[in-house]
Formats: sequence, C-alpha cells, structure tokens
Amino acid sequence: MKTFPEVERRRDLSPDEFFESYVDQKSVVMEDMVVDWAASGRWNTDYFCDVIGDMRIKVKPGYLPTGAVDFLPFKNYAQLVIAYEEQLSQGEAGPEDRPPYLHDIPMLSMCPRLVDDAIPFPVAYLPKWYRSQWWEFSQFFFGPTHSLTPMHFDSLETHNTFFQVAGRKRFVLVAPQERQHCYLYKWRWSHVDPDNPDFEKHPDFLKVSPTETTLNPGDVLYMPPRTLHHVQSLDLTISFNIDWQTAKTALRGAAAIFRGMPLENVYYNSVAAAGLLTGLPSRVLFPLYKPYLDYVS
Ligand SMILES: O=C(O)CCC(=O)C(=O)O
Ligand SMILES: [Fe+2]
Repeated sequence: MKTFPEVERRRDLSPDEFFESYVDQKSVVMEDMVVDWAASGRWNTDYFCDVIGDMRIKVKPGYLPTGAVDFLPFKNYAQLVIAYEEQLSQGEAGPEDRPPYLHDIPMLSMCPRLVDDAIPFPVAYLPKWYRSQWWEFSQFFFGPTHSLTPMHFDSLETHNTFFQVAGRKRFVLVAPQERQHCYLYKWRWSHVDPDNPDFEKHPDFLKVSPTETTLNPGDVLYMPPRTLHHVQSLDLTISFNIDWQTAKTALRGAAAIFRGMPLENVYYNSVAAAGLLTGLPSRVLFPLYKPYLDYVS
C-alpha cells in the first residue's frame, strides 16, 4: 500500500469556520466529532441483528461498479461476516474471500431507532434545508475487513459528510482540480487504483497528488463536490454519509448536464436546487428526491 500526505485534521472546528474555509474548497477530518453518540458503543453486529435481523437487505460482492446484487436477511449476512472475520484472524482467509459489502442503503430512514443513536447530531454543519430530517439523506455502510469502494466521485457532485461509527476506514482522496488526470469512465468511476497505479496505462496520473486519511470511530470526514475517493475498510466497519448541496452547488450540478452528467442526476440536483432556493421544506420535496438514494450506486 502506498502512503500519501495526510488530509488536514481539526478538533472543535466551528460551523462558521467550516462553511467559510472548507465547504466547496478542501477536505477535512473533524476528529472525534461524534465520539459521544450512543451509536459509538452500541453499533456492532449483534445490535444490528437485534434491530434489523429479519430485514432483507441488498449487498454487493466487493467489486464495484459492475457487481451483481444479492438480497438476504441481515442476520444471514451477519453470519457470513462473523465467520469471515474469525477466519481472517486465524490466517485461514484472505481479502479475496471476503463476503459482499452492504453499502449505500438508506438504513436510517428504514429503521428510525438508529437515528436516536446519532444524537446530538451536528446539524449546524449542514445547510438549513437538510436539518429537520437529515437522516433521510443518509446512506449506510456495513462491511467486512478489506471491503473496497474503488476510486470515484459522488454522482450528483454533492458535498459528502461521512460519519465513521465502528472500525477504521482509509480514504485516498484526489482533489477535484486533478480529476481530469484520473481516466474516468461511466461518468464518475476512475480506472486508476491509486495504491497500485499502472503508469504505463495511466501516465497522466503522475500529475496527481493524492492525500489520505484513516478515520477512527467518532471521526467525521468532509469532502467537497467532485473529490475522488478510494475507500478501504481496515476492520469490520459501520458508517454512514450524507450527500448534500448548497444552492450554488445544486445549480452547478443541474448545469452539469452540459458536462455529461446523466439526466437522472440533473433531475435530482434540480429538486435539491428548488428546495434550497425557494425554502420549500425538504419534507415536501423529499419524495421526489428519494429514488436517488436507491439508485446511487
Ligand atoms: O465507505 C465506502 O466504502 C464508500 C464511501 C463513499 O463512496 C461515499 O460515502 O460516497
Ligand atoms: Fe462516494
């Protein structure tokens, strides 16, 4: 694994400074920001078996973006993960044996009890439009050690605030200005593995200066729109994100139709722009936006 310079880390970053100095400018880790949530001690495999054990969930074999999906009850999935972690610790399994990855599921909307575990939620770090029902915009991730999301940017060109609850996750980031050197395909995916780049095939990637960070439980990562990210689970991990827009970036996202953004994404950005510009509450517009959360990857 290559190592890259560290993403900036801040403790006690105020909402004002966050919006002034980071939003739409640079990535930052807000260290220990949510370490006091009940979720911190509570979210583990047993707890999720209690809370959503019988829920049929969608999982994907680890190799995005083309992997097939599978549906199974969470408790059956958890058994696969537990067995794998045990074998891994005994040296009887390797990364390639890992079970599928449960990712990009609107789990907090599906199971409101989980929302109570994420209190106090730092709503001041989101635009007002998102604050009253922030959880509706979240996507959830639960994965075994070595789960991998290959390098991509988020499809609506949203800001991403990423909450790490259990286990450690390593992010390799590429700033938006450098993405033209990243051999993109299907709008948002990169052909380059930043940990193991093939410079014969991808010589332009030599111009890129990635950074990296390993999130510990309780850390929160902010990434500006169009930041490329390559994400590896270093342990069994549980996380969720919120993809959000400001009025400015939602309009920019809607105008991205001229840069090749898929039409469906342009539509979702137009819905967000309508809410952020007119003040129509998210509860009114959310039904139009919700299908995005099932389509995101
Ligand atoms: O945690 C992961 O595996 C991927 C996270 C991600 O791509 C995102 O939050 O947009
Ligand atoms: Fe992403």
